[in-house]
Parts: sequence; C-alpha cells; structure tokens
Amino acid sequence: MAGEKSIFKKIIDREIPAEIVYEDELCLAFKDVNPQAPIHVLVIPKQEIQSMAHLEKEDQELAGHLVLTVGKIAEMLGLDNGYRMIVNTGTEGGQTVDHLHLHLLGGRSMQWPPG
Ligand code: IU
Repeated sequence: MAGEKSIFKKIIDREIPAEIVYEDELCLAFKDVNPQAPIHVLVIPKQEIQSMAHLEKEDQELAGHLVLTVGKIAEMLGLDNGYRMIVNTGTEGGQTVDHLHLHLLGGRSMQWPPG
C-alpha cells in the first residue's frame, strides 16, 4: 500500500522489536533476523533513503557516518581479525528491503566471490 511504513522505519520508530546494538542521532544498528555469519548487523540511516543509488550530494556526510559506524561497531564487537561490509543495491544487487542498509558480517572467514 502506498505510504505504508517500511519494516526498517517501523524498527526505527520502535513499532516492531529488533536487537539494537547501537544508535545515535543519524543511524540505528540492529542484528539481522536471518544472520549469515556469527555476527550480522544492519546499519541504517534514520532518514528514509531507499538505497545507495538514491544517495545525493547532500547526503555525503551521512554516507560517511554510516560507513564509519560500521567500523565502530566492528571494533565494539571485537572483530579484530576483519569483517565484511556489504550494501546490496537494487533488484540485481539483491536488495530486498527498500531502506538503505549496510550489512556488517563477521566472526567467520569470508569467501570470495560472493554468490
Ligand atoms: P538485503 O540487502 O535487502 O537483501 O537485506 C535485507 C536484510 O534485512 C536481510 O539480511 C534480512 O534478513 C534482514 N531483515 C531483518 O533483519 N529484519 C526484518 O524484519 C526483515 C529483514 I523483513
């Protein structure tokens, strides 16, 4: 239905529960409900931005903040031996939720190439 809140907006507004690991004025980070690694966290902007392809020049500071927040959470969670950050974008990019999100995956050795 047009105008209906996305699932991630509902998490931001605390209308549905999530295991929140970090929050500040610009973003929220919570555990992915279907983890693909021992640590799988999603970092999302509180501002509703559909995807990375929808970032504008004026979002530069926010985009940088999101990336730095992934690094901060990785450090917070003790991922000292490395981690992976993924931003699925659009249909062919494998994006299934239309609210920009940065995946932080860690706690196991990652493979390359991804599927
Ligand atoms: P994707 O990059 O759009 O494919 O990732 C969406 C992620 O959101 C995916 O890993 C889901 O498991 C995750 N997720 C969630 O954590 N909680 C939810 O309520 C829903 C999806 I819907």
